[in-house]
Amino acid sequence: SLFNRNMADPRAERTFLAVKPDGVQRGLVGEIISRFEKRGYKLGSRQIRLVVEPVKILIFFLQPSKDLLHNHYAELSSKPFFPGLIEYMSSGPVFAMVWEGTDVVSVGRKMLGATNPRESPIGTIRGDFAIDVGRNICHGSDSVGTAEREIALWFTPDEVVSYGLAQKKWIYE
Ligand code: IDP
Repeated sequence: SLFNRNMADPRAERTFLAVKPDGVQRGLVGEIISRFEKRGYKLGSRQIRLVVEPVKILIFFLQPSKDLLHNHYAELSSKPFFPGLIEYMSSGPVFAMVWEGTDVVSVGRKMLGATNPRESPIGTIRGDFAIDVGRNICHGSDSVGTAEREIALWFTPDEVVSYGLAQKKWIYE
């Protein structure tokens, strides 16, 4: 395993989340990270592909290649919207993340909301910040198996960090 799981909790999971190019352009990276932080989930990824001088902030940006996106969305390759989806997702940098915690795959999907933002409840990320299905600002893995596949696709093992969350005992019983 790339990650030290909490073996005491069988529901401890990892998920792959990404702020899509429209979410990045619209300044929603902080908002989306903040919601997962405040919920109590743990950010488990770093990427040092770009270092902004002079402050040397380590950021998680990458401009995904079309190959990466074809692989990531392989299951949708026969859909009529697939070419547009690849154009959209490769139109700018994506903010890619790994988040860890109990049931984070299913809870994370609920926090993102429905694929179509107009059908997504108020209070969800898409329900609060997006309108069109082809501009729905964020991605989250749809199952534990998909999450592991996507993490391995978007990150190398050394880009996924392992550390203990100091506030863990205040979040989990
Ligand atoms: P998900 O992102 O909520 O898991 P998927 O069905 O896996 O939804 O679709 C992947 C992405 O493809 C969606 O997030 C959305 O950006 C895009 N997409 C899905 N359905 C449509 C559509 O009907 N028109 C345009 N884009 C779509």
